[in-house]
Amino acid sequence: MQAAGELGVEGEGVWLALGTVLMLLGMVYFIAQGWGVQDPRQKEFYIITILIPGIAAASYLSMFFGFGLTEVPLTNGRVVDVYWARYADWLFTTPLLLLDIGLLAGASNRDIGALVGLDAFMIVTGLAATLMKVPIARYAFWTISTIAMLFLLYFLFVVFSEAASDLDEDSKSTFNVLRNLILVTWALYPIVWLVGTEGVAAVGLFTETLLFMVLDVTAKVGFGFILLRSRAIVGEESAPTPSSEEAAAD
Ligand code: RET
Repeated sequence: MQAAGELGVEGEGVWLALGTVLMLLGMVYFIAQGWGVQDPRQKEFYIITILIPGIAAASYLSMFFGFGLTEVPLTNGRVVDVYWARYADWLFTTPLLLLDIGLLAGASNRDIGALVGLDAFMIVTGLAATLMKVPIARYAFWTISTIAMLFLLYFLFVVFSEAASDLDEDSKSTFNVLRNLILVTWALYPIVWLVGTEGVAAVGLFTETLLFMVLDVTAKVGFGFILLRSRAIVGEESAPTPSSEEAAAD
């Protein structure tokens, strides 16, 4: 992918097709699971969690068809093939993921808003890093974006965990699993960017597309699967479990 060839999806198309199918399957599974749910709080989780792979499926399909692919000619002569459609996907889906986990934790609107703002900043500066022509500017924006991510993950770990400490045992354990899933998967994105074609190009577009696809499917479908199957969501309408002292108060 070093040379400025004709602009088109090549071998990596297989991962974009697989990504589209997995996101669609995730979305259909979540819709089937949420069919007929009446409880307004449960409905809210289902709607958010269905939207996440839905948006991603649209983004993956557009990338598969070569829409959202552009070439960035760098000042050092290298031409980088960039799938900018991912950033459009992430700009909408990462706040929705934070909203999901924020609502589960019972975090305040102010705290959720702060995290979403930081998240949007991270994605937009990441897009800037991706589109810059001067290599040093690319790494400068990558650093800014990564610092924003570290603040975001720290805030999630401290503030949301604090809010979640008041929850019942089921919700608390689901929160912990999802929080750890976010910590691990999200932290890998800047690394994939750096080793991939946008960064030092240690791996080609084929491998990079595979890695982002695996991360996206895990962070979206894996996340939704754990959230919507948990007793924290499913169990709450049926018998309130007297598993914690607070539950006895109901
Ligand atoms: C970029 C590049 C610049 C540095 C950083 C990045 C972080 C991206 C992240 C994306 C998360 C996406 C998810 C998608 C869907 O589930 C933009 C790659 C820090 C954290 C979770």
